[in-house]
Amino acid sequence: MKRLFTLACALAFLISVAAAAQGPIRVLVLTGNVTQEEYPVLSQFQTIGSFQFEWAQTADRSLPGLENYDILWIGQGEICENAYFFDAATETKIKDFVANGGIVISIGQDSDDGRPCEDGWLPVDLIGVERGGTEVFEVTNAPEVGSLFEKPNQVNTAHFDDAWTAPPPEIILLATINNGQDVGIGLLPHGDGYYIVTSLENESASDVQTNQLIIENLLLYAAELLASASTPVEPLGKAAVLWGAVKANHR
Ligand SMILES: [Ca+2]
Ligand SMILES: [Ca+2]
Ligand SMILES: [Ca+2]
Repeated sequence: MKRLFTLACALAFLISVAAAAQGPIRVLVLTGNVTQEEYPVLSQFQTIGSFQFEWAQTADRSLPGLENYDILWIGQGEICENAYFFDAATETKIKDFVANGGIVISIGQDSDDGRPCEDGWLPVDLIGVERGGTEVFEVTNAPEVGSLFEKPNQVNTAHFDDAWTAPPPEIILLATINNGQDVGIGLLPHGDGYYIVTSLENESASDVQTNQLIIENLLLYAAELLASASTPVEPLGKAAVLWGAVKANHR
């Protein structure tokens, strides 16, 4: 146990060194078409743990310059709000961004009865579904959960609404909602990067306020994924499991 702790500390140190060496994590936020509430809160997070964040926003769904960023945050309703907004070029651009090592974090998208939000921006099938709001979620036992709900904040509640459902096995469920029916937060490895698909709703200022803790945790989680991807874990042997599990198991 003590040895494992030492190894974990060494690994955490390596990750922080990697973080410092990499410079700030550049995040592009696709927002502004449906709600104006997310960016002011997101862009306040300049430092989380040992990571610095550099923020930019666009309302242009063709995502100009996406390749210059580490994380793409797809804001509330930017994929679907009474309609589907991505064209084939944007879909390809997003999939390529992740395959090349980027991380996409998607916030809630509108589905309605008879009009599920579409999934062409993902490399797998996923179904959007109309749901009512809920603040209750259940954390799964997947090792990839890591400290997502504990670091830097203990997160016991978050606001979800329209959801993603019927996830394929490629999506690692980190939290479920609606009695296990739907994806609360899921992790999808793709190429060298990851999608973090959520059913969180950030429509109103009070939604974003409610979700502020999980938003900060998602950013730290994504930063650690980026850092672990660029940290050599082999010399640490079994400790690699702590942060390398996702990579090792899902290549
Ligand atoms: Ca609608
Ligand atoms: Ca809806
Ligand atoms: Ca709804």
